Amino acid sequence: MKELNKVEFKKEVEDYLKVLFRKSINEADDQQKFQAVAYAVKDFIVDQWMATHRTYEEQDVKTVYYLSMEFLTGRALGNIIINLKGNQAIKDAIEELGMDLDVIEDQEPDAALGNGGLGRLAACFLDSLSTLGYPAYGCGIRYKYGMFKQVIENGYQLEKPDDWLKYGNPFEIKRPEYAVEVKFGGYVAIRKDECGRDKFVQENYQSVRAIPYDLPIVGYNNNVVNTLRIWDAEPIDTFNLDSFDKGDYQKAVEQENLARTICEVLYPNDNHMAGKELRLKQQYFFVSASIQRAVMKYMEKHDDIRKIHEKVVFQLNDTHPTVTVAELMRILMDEYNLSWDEAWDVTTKSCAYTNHTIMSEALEKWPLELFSRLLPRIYQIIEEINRRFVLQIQAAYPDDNSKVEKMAIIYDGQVKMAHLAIAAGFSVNGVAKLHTEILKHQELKDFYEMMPEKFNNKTNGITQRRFLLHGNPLLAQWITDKIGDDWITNLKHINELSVYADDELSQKEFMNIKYKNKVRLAKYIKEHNGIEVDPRSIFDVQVKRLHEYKRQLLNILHVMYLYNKLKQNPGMDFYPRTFIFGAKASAGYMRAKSIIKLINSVGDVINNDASINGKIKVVFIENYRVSNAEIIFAAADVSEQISTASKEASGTGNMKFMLNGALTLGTMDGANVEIVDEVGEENAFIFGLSSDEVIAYEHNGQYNPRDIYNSDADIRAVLTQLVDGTYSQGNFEEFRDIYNSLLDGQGGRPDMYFILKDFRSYAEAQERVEAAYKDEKKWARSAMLNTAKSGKFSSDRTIEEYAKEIWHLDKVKVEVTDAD
Ligand code: GPV
Repeated sequence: MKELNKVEFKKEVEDYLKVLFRKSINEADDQQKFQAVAYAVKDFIVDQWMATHRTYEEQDVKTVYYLSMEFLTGRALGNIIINLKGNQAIKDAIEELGMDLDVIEDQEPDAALGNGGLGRLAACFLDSLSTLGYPAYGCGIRYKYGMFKQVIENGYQLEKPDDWLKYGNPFEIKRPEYAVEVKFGGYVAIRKDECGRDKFVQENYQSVRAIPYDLPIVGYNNNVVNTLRIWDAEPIDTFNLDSFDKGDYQKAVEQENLARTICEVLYPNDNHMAGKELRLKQQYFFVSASIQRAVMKYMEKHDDIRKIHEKVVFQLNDTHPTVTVAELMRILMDEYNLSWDEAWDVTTKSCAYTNHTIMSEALEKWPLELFSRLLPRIYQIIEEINRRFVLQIQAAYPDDNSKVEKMAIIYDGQVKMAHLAIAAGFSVNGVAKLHTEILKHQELKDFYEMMPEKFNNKTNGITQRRFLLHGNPLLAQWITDKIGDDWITNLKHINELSVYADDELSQKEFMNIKYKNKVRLAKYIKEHNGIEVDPRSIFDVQVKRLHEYKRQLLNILHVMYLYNKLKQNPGMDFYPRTFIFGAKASAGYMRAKSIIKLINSVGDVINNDASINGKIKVVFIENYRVSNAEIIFAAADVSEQISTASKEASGTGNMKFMLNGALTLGTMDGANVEIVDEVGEENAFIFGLSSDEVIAYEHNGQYNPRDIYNSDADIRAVLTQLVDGTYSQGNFEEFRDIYNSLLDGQGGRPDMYFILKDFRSYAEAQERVEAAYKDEKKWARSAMLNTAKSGKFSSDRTIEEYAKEIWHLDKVKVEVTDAD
């Protein structure tokens, strides 16, 4: 691999400042310096990027297309630099130019093209694909506005647009030569082609031009650079004189509007389907563009479209890109003249589906009226897929009519996208062992019984390069000093740290690094929140999207309970604790927004109560995102993973905390189960109902939170404080909805997420946390073992499993030659 040369690099930065901004180093501002550094880095990786694609073509490799509505990549610069192993050279070069790499990195806006776990998983997967040398494209949308910026005003969340492209994106390359047309609406007509055959053609449609932008995904120290291709929409032909001549002015304007709106903004819903027409347009837009290009690219080097599945596989990241199935069928039949059976054979060998949730409100179901109006030809194809699938169901279960009702793709006036993905995909996977078991035996039981061979598990993972090497440089260096640097590309090696767990000096070093990271976070909190926190207190952290099932409410109710105890008994033995929250709520999710307000209000009261001597602090970190997450994980002692068992498909934050030496306080849900398997129950704090218990209560309706309210005075006191103005300056209504959700549950069951049911068990687990933290050596040992036992949770392991068991890809070695 070519070495990054300090002298050359400095020259490049200075040249770019001139070319881009007509400025010298002394005149440029920090944003301009960032841009110049980014271009200089891009210059360096372009050779590898070209060499990678030359190698793919020469070796005619099989490629995975990872189709996702979300890629939450965060900042690119720092990550690219560490993957190039250019940290030292670039740091030195930048310092010699009188700049500071941290300040430069801080200028880059996060690429927040995702909501949370699902989008971040896609980003980790791309990092692993490149590092392992697997040929891959990420395919997505170039949203003009990504995930909104959260501003907290008066304790309330406000949403501000995320204008991440304001200064341009130095890493992207626009590829207009690969533009394709995507058609919406109109109707399907049957016309004769040149050979006199009947053809289905979409007529009177509106269309847009899809333009790809490519972003480099740099592998770790291996010359591999894969591509994240995100699509933008432009009007097809602004000066279409034809249509003006025909007086079709109206249509020209409509087409322009369509192009303007499609890629405007990311829908900020996590685990929730809003059912908006524009969202379906976004889905078809990027899927159609990606599949058209993939087919064209294949046909440039091959002549038999019937064998495309030998070179191409499409992975559907949840059901959002499921129209892939019908779009591929359309292209194969309408454009390449394959018969239905031939097209179906190819399609079902090239599409695979990942499920990320069992939450019913997240399941995508589109009204027939909307779907058929927007995508008439695609709808026709889905109708035929459904007709044949229903026959198959009836053949398998001749005596059971309920099967069709439960499994049909089109039913109740809706298109059910998960059913389509399962019927057409050759693989259906869940994202953690428990989740996959629940899919097989509860949510997708009927499908599993009919097609067990399709179902498999791929436990999620995270990239240690961003979340340890980049986010926690002190710990990364310490680990490398102890065991060498193999862990960077093979996290299994991190287990070699286990032998140091009982070594007192190592324990001190480990906890000293944790302390320094807590000081770093304390400084961030002071700067951003104006709150003073003590880095010697326990940093107890819950950062993730705000959702009732994730139970931030349980956490804050417990803080209120602790505060009551401390007030009643000021002399009690109490280890100082800093409760740190970070969470965005979907803009329209009112209850989630009120929980944010509650956290901030509780914080206001407690943080300003001098009588408790700062023993409890509550901090809500504004605008939680990938870039500040890196700082937060590094500084955590306790990782709150407290979802209602069965609801969190996997979780991935849990893994990032573990890697950084935090102890999990959690339910037996999602990947927490596997974390405990690896680290041992004695090194975690497990509480609460099991998933089986939750599911049983959901079926039998035997849970009544009123019983708990009536019998437990502490809980009753806390709930009463939601409606007596304690935390709302006398306003009894501020938190009434939260109170009602726990006890009345209008429009649902009361306490649907078993917060009161799990409260005592949670409080007791929290007592164990405190006791454990007081035993410094024992805690240090547990913390180190969490890091040491995190090897399984690398996304490298996950991607190896996808590549071997689903995609059947071969690894590639890339050599940069003079020709590149
Ligand atoms: I569906 N997930 C998400 O972030 N957004 C969604 O819309 C859907 C799922 C998450 C799950 O909630 C997590 O448990 C999981 O770890 C993550 O997807 C990645 O699989």
